[in-house]
Amino acid sequence: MTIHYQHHGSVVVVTIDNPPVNAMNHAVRQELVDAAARLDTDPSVTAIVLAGAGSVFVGGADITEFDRPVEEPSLPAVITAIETARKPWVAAVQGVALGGGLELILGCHYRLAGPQAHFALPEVGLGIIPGAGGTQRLPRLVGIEAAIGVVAESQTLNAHRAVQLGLVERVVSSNLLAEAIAFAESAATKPLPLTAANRSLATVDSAFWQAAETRIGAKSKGTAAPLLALAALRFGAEHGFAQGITLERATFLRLRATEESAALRYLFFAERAAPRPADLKGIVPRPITTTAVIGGGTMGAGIAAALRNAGLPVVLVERDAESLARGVKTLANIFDAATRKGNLTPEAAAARMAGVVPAVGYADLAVCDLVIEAVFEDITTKRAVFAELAQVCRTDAILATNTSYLNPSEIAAGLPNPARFIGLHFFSPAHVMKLLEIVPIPETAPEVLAASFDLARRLGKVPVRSGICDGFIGNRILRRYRGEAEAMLRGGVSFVQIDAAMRELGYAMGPFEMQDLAGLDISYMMREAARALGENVPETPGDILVRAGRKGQKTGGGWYDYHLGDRKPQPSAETARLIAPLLGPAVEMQAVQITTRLIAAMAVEGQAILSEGVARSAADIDLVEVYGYGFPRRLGGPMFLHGRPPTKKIPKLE
Ligand code: 3H9
Repeated sequence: MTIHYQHHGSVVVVTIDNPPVNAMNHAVRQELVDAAARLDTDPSVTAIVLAGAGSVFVGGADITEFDRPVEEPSLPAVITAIETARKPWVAAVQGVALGGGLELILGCHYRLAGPQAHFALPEVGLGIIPGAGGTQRLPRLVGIEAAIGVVAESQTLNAHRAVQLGLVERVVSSNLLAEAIAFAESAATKPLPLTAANRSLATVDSAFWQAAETRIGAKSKGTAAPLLALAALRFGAEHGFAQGITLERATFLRLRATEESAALRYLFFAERAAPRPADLKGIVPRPITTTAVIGGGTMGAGIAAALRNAGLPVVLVERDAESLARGVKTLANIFDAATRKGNLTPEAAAARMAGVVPAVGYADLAVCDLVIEAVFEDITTKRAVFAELAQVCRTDAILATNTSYLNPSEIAAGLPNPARFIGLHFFSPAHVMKLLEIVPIPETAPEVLAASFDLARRLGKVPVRSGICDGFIGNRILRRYRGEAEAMLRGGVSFVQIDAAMRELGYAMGPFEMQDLAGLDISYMMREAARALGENVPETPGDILVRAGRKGQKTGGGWYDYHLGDRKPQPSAETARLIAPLLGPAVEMQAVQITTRLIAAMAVEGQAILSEGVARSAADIDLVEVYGYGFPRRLGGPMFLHGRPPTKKIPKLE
């Protein structure tokens, strides 16, 4: 049974009890429809209280059912059964009411909320729009403007805001259920109120809709759902509830069947699985309450900011006073920027800085539970750091390297207690980017690995475990991606066209623009180092550009030219002339051919990574691409896309 009944005199409390989040699956819907019919005709019952068991009221429709056809009774049928009941239904919302959970209470006659209650319609994040009246009933309760924020812009309402807007009758600070029962008893003595469906809606002019469309269109990153959610709202406002709800349902069902929604649902479950690897179940993470970062460069300061944002005290270590002052300034700049953007109050920014202990040398590290090394990417330098850390840190302190290419096992070689050693690969800027690659060495203790996953959760990062290989998961795929782009370029496809195709797909920039941003010189130096060791590394167009002084944006030119103070890439006649000798005759390629080929290359590398056991799952690889490398969310990831039937691989924007 997913529904419980409790009789309190003539009031029945109907509790949805479907752990973990009371999702409205088929069984819940069936039992609620039956309950609505039965309670309506039961003469001993005068009113109903609808509650959710546990800390979540209802987390929405059961998303796992979305891969199958809708099974009746549908959620709209449940809500209609409640809304048209002859006895009052009072929702008692103690926790979050999301998606179908919010739509369910919009069908009730009254709503009370506990102080922890929150209300949202996260459907557009799943590539769909609300499908059970959210776009039609909500505006009739809270007004069009507030409804647009919730329906199309993913805004959440807390309990007090919900009262202000008229969604909820009142907030009950203690004993919600008892209050709701008393409320229901009293409601039973009065005529039923006008239901949300029957309320009128103040009209707004077309300029208002136009402005909302422009704002939401600009934010929707090529996904179809936000604008379609707005369109459903508008249609219902202009044509009335009955027509509005028909359009809403049709749009919901259409979107539910799209590849875009399948991709976003896939990521939803991948994101939830990532922080909880099955092999760490039951392992108690080694506690982390004090931390240190070695190196105050861009990466070290970013990591320190991420730790401070999570409330962890940080010792920031540099080798001399001058470098330390620079590191502290970089860190302060991060919090200043957050303050300027309004994301942090000046007091909070000061408190973040107050939790930083700047230090020259390692004397202050004896107290730390976790030390993260973020120094220059050079094995000798890193090994020297860890040799010193091994002298001063506690034997149970976790020692982590933020290397992106070096082998963590080689960095840790010869260290005492290698069980406490691990790779934690942050992405720059580390206080912003959500990906954290966690790279254990064979000796890493399970509780150190568990502590790293726990740290990721506290930092609000998406953790992905990677085995050891050149570049780990992300940079290894990046190399393959760039290699394929370069192969196309050599084959005669214009790099400007390649960049444009990837941007059109949803990347913020194409592979050549990305190199200009990051600088062409680092990979040039790596190729030169390999050549110096006698490896056969053929000359690349990038080598020619670097030798000509074109290292990217920082030198005013790389693949593209850049005007002073402007990051907009401009076509470069000089680049064309320089690289011409390495290119084949010009070839025209359609954007879809370019993107298909590049994504296929990533997926082939991903498959190799998977079969070598470097990644635990295809979904982990996709999380790396989406959270670390800007792969468009709406496409799920290269592994997701590559596994789809050919006709479905690159969905068109609607
Ligand atoms: C919708 O409602 C459409 C409507 O318009 C109806 C149209 C007809 N379904 O996040 P957690 C699982 S669309 C199935 O770690 P928390 C989740 O996978 C829906 N499963 O917990 C995980 O499973 P596992 C709109 C779900 O406490 C477990 O529950 N609703 C669903 O950190 C715990 O999840 C949403 O988009 C679901 N709806 O956070 C809300 N939700 O243990 C999505 C969760 O096997 N949910 N699971 O890994 C959330 O935002 C969070 O889960 C919530 C709890 C805040 C509820």
